[in-house]
Amino acid sequence: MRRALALAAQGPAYGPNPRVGCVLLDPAGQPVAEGFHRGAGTPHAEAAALAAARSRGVDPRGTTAVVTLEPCAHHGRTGPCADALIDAGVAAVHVAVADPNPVATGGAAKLRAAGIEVTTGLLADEGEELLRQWLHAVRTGRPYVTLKLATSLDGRVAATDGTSRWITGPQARAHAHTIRAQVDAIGVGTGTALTDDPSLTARTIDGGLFEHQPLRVVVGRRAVPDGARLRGPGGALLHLPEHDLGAVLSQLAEREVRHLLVEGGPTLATALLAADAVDELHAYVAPVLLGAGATAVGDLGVTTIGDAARFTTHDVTRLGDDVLLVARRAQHARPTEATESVQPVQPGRPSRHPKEEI
Ligand code: AOF
Ligand code: ZN
Repeated sequence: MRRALALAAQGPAYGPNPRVGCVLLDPAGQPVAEGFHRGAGTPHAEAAALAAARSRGVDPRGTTAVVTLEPCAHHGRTGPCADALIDAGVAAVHVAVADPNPVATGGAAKLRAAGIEVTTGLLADEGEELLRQWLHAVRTGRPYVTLKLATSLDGRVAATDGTSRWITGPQARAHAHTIRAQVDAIGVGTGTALTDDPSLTARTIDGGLFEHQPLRVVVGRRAVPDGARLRGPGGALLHLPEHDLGAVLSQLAEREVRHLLVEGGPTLATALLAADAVDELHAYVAPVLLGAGATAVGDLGVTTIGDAARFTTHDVTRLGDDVLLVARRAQHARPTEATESVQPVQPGRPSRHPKEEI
């Protein structure tokens, strides 16, 4: 399963489909073929592993398939993997994570009904970690929201005269671009779109464009000017003249956006935090003190420490002179296989301002 997870991680982090890996073992437990999913419309990991076996002259009959996600049972962009495994005569299937996708689920039951031994939950935590954005989106019907903040040590994003270039250094900025290249969409509010005229493209260190460019989303009622950089080369532009964050997130989910990176400004960041809609924080913090000037986050309605918006540190990385803190909101209970459902998981912390306006 560790090998299957490593294979899965070779697939694209963005896109509507999950990253999945599959290893086929012979009856002696030796790997004979492997495969992973390369993105929507391409073969699923199981189909790729079966094809790899056959192309090497290996008959998959009697092998054990080790797959990071429960094999699908549906005819989607490709055929059902459960049927492909049954037809190939695979003897056993070991799965890390059950598939919560209502369209595709049911593969484990189908395999068992065909007399194949199926176990699930093998290295489930690692499987959940790899698929966290996709699983969150499929389980809740909302994209996984990562909020990026780039601030001084005292949480500011600009000096009082409005100057803001550059609080964080080149390594932090380059890192932020690699994250842009891994998400489905980047969001900003109209304030940032009008003030900063950002391009919101994912750029390499030499300024070129990464092959994958996320959808560029502008939230708010003011128009994006004709000459804006947002209309230049890069991902498609989607303007949502909308103040209801729930509606914004569901419209993005309908477009199969699984992972949304929000880059500002303070108004949108504050609204998302106040609505408890931020799943992960990427805080790039520079050892710079401004003492005055705009802060990254405004009033969250918190008047007492017990109500603070608290996150759990996942990772800390030094980037030149700056530090990147990756923190996540408290994990919600994970549905068990038996109770797996597509009902939205209720947030653990009740939203303070459910109808928060931007
Ligand atoms: C993948 N790759 O390796 C596996 C998937 O639209 P389709 O037909 O490609 O089906 C996508 C669904 O199939 C996906 O949401 C997931 O539930 C299931 N399994 N998908 O893209 C894979 N094993
Ligand atoms: Zn499949």
